[in-house]
Amino acid sequence: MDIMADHYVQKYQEDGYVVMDGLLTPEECDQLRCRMAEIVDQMDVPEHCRITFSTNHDEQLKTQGNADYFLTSGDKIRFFFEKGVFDDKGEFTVPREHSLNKVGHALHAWDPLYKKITHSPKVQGIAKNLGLQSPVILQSMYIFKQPRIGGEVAPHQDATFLHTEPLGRVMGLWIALEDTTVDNGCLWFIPGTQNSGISRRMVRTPEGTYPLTDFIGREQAYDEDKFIPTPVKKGGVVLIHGEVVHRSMPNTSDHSRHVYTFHLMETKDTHWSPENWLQPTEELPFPALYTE
Ligand SMILES: O=C(O)CCC(=O)C(=O)O
Repeated sequence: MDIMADHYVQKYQEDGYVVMDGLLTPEECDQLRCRMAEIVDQMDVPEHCRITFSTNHDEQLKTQGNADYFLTSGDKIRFFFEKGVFDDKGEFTVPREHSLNKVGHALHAWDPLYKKITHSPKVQGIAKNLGLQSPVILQSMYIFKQPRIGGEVAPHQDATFLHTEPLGRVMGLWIALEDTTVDNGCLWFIPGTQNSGISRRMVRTPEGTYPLTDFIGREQAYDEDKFIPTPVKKGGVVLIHGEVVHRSMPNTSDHSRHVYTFHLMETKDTHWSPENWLQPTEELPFPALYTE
């Protein structure tokens, strides 16, 4: 199934991202949202795992327990929370369905509905149009961007966290499950930055050392004026090149901004860094996209 006309391929290659409407129907979006509501309803998160998700490294990996919960989440469905949603006894201060920042990182493997959408003919068609020969799915996330409290995601390149040699082998698909707008925290991009390499890499530190991860290099200071807001209609998808600089702002509206996102990697002639936080495991080797 083909939703990707040639001009989208060209735009993706030029800018490092492209928006395409209508990857999912409104009904498919609602089904994914309902399924997530069930997952959240059943979530049972031990107190020591009630961690805040932040793109600020020091904050995110504040304790060894937090760092471990994150670093071992690649082959599981785990829960990451917004700031200030627990009291000092670890009890929720907001309704639990409004507490989450994201769920990750293996919805694509363990939940049948997410798996079906991830491997759908439309998604496979996009990868084929971009010439991917043997793509695998690295990770998946459901991002909530809660009304009023959904925080910013700082400017970054995905290859900082998902590093390959050569670069240019990773792409994110970011699917809007409801309309994303400037007010509710849509993505912003600096077009063309996918061609300038990466400024920092997150690496695992040697076994037995703490902290468990560190950065090589620093995020650059980007010119605020160069970021372009990128609203997307419900069911639309943004393709995100692994090196393009992007961010999202806090949700200042009364509406949520739910998205389902996952990352693909072309495996042909690609070396996946063993220093990446995310590693294939015995339970979950990175699954091939062109199956199911
Ligand atoms: O959904 C967001 O707010 C940010 C997502 C993002 O930047 C990413 O997945 O790389």
